[in-house]
Amino acid sequence: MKQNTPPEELTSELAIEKPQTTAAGMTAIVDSFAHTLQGTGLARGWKALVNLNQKDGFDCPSCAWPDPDGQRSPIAEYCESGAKAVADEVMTKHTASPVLFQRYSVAELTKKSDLWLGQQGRLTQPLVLRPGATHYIPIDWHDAFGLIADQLNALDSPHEAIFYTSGRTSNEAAFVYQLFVKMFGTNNMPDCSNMCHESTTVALTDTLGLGKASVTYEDYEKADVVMIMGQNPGTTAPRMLTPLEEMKRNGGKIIAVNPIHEAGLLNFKYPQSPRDMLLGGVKLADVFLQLRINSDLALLKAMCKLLLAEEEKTPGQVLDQAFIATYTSGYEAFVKSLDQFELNELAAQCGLTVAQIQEAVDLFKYTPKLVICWAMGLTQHKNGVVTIQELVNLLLLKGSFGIKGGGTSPIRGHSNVQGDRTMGVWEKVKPELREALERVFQFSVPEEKGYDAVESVKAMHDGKAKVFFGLGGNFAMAVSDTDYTGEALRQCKLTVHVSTKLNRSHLIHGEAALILPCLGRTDQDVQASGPQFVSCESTTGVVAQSHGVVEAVSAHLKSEVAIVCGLAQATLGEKSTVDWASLTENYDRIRDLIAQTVEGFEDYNQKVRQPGGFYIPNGPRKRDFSKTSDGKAHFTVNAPTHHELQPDELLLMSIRSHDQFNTTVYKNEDRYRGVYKERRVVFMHPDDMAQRGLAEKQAVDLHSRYNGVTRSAHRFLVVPYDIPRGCMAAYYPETNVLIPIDEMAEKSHTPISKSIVVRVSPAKE
Ligand SMILES: Nc1nc2c(c(=O)[nH]1)N[C@H]1C(S)=C(S)[C@@H](COP(=O)(O)OP(=O)(O)OC[C@H]3O[C@@H](n4cnc5c(=O)[nH]c(N)nc54)[C@H](O)[C@@H]3O)O[C@H]1N2
Ligand SMILES: Nc1nc2c(c(=O)[nH]1)N[C@H]1C(S)=C(S)[C@@H](COP(=O)(O)OP(=O)(O)OC[C@H]3O[C@@H](n4cnc5c(=O)[nH]c(N)nc54)[C@H](O)[C@@H]3O)O[C@H]1N2
Ligand SMILES: [Mo]
Repeated sequence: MKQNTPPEELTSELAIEKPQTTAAGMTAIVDSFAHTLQGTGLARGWKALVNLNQKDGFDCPSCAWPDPDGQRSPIAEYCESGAKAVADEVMTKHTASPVLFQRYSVAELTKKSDLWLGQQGRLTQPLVLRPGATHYIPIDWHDAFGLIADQLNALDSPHEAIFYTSGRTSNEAAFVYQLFVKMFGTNNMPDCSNMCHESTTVALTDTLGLGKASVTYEDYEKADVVMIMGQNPGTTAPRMLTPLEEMKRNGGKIIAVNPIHEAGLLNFKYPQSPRDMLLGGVKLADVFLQLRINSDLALLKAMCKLLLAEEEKTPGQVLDQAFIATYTSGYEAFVKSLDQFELNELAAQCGLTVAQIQEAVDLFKYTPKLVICWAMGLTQHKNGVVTIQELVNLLLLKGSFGIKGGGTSPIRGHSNVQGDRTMGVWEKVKPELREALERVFQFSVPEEKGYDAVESVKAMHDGKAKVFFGLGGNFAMAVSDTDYTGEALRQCKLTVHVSTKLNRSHLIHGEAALILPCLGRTDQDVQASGPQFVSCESTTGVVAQSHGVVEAVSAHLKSEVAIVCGLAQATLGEKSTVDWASLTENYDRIRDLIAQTVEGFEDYNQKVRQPGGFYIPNGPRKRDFSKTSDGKAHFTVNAPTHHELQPDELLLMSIRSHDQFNTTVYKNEDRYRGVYKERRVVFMHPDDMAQRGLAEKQAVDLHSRYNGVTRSAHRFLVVPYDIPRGCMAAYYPETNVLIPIDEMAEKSHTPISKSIVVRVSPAKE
């Protein structure tokens, strides 16, 4: 029995239908209501739904898509994915109480699927797994904090501890967390961002001086062209389709760049609009570039070349020469470097024709109102950073910054992943934050760079780190190289997870382990001074309040703030200058500290109380690039990489189904892609199947081979699909076992989750 990976069992019920071509619509509404109300008491589910993303409600835990700046839907600003995430959190039917852990040993729980683990419902009490024990048993909070503090204080160096964060953590909790960890003496703060948009942060910080989107919500509606690259909005940010629909009705155009025809890129019916339900909604993509996996850099380069050719034909009409001259550096070198590349070759690398790329370029050649959106399809490759730099080159040629309807739009994943970084959750420390923390709290912030996610795994594996603490998330399943990561976690003296729900990381434990159950985004949070709210930052940099609305499932739950402050008090004791207990009593006190230390958060308590929140400062949005090395926006010279595959090799992208949130599986289904009742599937081109003699629904094993080591994931059923030849797709996290821990993006260290070289063989029984 494998200890570190999910069971490789099939349901034997796979049904395949034609993939859908329209996102949302009536099915989405019915599905989301059914899903929400199934698990919840009717009243709890309804209460949660109507408060979702309202100005006095709570921030949706599903994704980081911003709320409209102005009017919001009077009933609910939510989508199917949001409704499912809420249902997953508020459901009361089942609870993962101590009875569950009495009934099942850790070894028995390990044999259950991730779907089953999640279905056990909310955790209700702190639990401990003592060294050598077979079962988790209850422990009280005081003893739990004491146990962790003793282990932390017994380490030879604070750098032997790792403090992970997943992106649902609020600004308030993130701030106290990073303060505690820095006071404890380390910068070992990996976060889910390391596996997600880190390539974006690195690329945008170097070229524009800020690692965030330059657009506002309004820019999507005002754009003439939106290009959506490597993102599946119908599933992962469905509310994004609302402004896109508006933009299309205003005459705007959409270019979709994706190896597969995702439903949410093709057509959209706004589920809350009677007009759409009657008239059938709106066609989204005007040009669909179905390129090969990881050929986006070649595509962007071809687009830049075509733009330069257009500028020659109609000088002054295509490029914004005034913008380029005033605000950028590196233009000449960039233009010269394009000569090395042949248009035909670039197009061939993508599996496209020059004419197809020209068709896309024709849409934006005469307008700067171009927004480029992207997500994991660009970031999770070895060349993730340079691909994003190339996208910046394109926007710089057009001068698409500081104008209405143009700019960079990375679509962040977790609902507060961006805010956590703003609050200082990072393995590095910004000089401004260091200076402010040292001034206000009178201590020395550690100098040494900490471990990111991949480095953390290696440090644990090598015995250099011995305590793992996770504030949310499911680290063991989220990070690459599942077996290696499992071995790493098992070497620890102590593993601790602050969680809402049971997950596999609780089962892949150190010598001792703790599960600390916390309040979720939907839960009311009442402290000594009364009900509290927290705040979150959306992908466009709006910081707004979030109030939980439903009563917690158990009186034993603590807020993330209370847990971090309790642990800080127990660990640092008299050594710390901070009154942690008073911060838990009233979160306004935390926001006052944030206001004193984090740039852009002056008068935080007052600004966050404005309905709809506030935008934090953003240089690129105002054509202010003063934070780059020379104060200008940078053109960069980037070379496309080509995957030299052997005849039996294919490139695999690991993607999300429509019924999962990251490592949480809601159902074994992927409605938009026509897959039902099974997740262990692999999407293949029919010719690639024929070449290997594979039949529909045949069970296959996947093997990757890097540096002489073969890794295998077993039992996936083949689904014939419209995907470029040589490319394949399967779901994450089941495929993480195939990704070596060292295979990651240059500069950002993001695992190569979207370009894994694999071979396929018929499954061994
Ligand atoms: N319902 C739901 N919502 C979510 C999440 C969830 O799991 N479920 N997760 C949240 C998180 S943390 C994140 S980061 C986001 C992720 O949001 P996405 O990035 O949209 O999610 P993925 O499923 O990883 O999809 C990547 C898309 O990129 C495409 N792609 C893969 N490789 C390439 C490539 O080389 N080039 C191009 N052009 N396209 C490529 C895939 O076909 C797919 O459409 O969603 C957030 N929202
Ligand atoms: N192969 C492959 N690997 C990937 C990816 C991929 O596309 N392909 N995507 C990567 C990406 S983009 C990301 S962001 C990571 C995700 O990595 P993580 O953020 O670590 O994983 P999640 O699945 O989002 O974490 C789910 C767990 O978080 C806990 N949780 C939920 N809500 C809360 C809360 O409010 N507070 C607390 N304390 N806990 C909570 C629950 O216990 C739940 O089980 O995975 C990465 N890994
Ligand atoms: Mo993410």
